[in-house]
Amino acid sequence: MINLREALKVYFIMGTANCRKDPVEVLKEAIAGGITFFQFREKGEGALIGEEKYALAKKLQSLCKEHRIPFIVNDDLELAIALDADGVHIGQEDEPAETVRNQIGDNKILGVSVHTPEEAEAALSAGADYFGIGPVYPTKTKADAKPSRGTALIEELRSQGIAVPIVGIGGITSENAATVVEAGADGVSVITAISLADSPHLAAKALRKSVGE
Ligand code: 3NM
Repeated sequence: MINLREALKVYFIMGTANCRKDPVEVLKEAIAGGITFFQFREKGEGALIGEEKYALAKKLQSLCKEHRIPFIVNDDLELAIALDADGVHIGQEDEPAETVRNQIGDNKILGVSVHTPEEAEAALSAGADYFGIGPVYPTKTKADAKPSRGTALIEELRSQGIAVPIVGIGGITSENAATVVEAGADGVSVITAISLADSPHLAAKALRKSVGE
């Protein structure tokens, strides 16, 4: 079993809609730069569906496997099971965490996006392995993102003694990543800071450095 806390340091999330070039190329570069975790999130305008979605997921998964990077699927439980992915990430609007946990079993990673202490508590009892907390900073990447709240919830959960691995999300770059970790997160998850960077390789490397690697 992997050390989740360590693995979550630089968590790259991406799908076709987040890339200007071939997502396979973007992931290759991000891996070369040192990402530690990956989530396939095929959402938004022009998102692939059906066989095309499956084929891209398979390619990205095999890249991750080659480099021993956990491969997580956003929301799509069926796809995660078909691919035997390392885990699933869900938001509050998706299937309930308990249902997902029951379907993927205890050996897979379950990540849940939480925005309040109540959601955090519910996710924990449903068997979440880690939380995504955001948006820490304003983001344009998720159309229905809530207002940004900085690191307040991360600090609150830590002050309550909640030790579950946490990643911050939303508007995070190599310039502000250290603040998120200092607030108590184990790592940062980013989309555009890597996917739209001129060099995803250098962007990943800078993030890795800023979270203390
Ligand atoms: N979830 P970027 S914010 C996918 O607050 C996602 O739960 C969020 O993209 C949340 O790194 C977000 O480009 C978008 O800001 C993150």
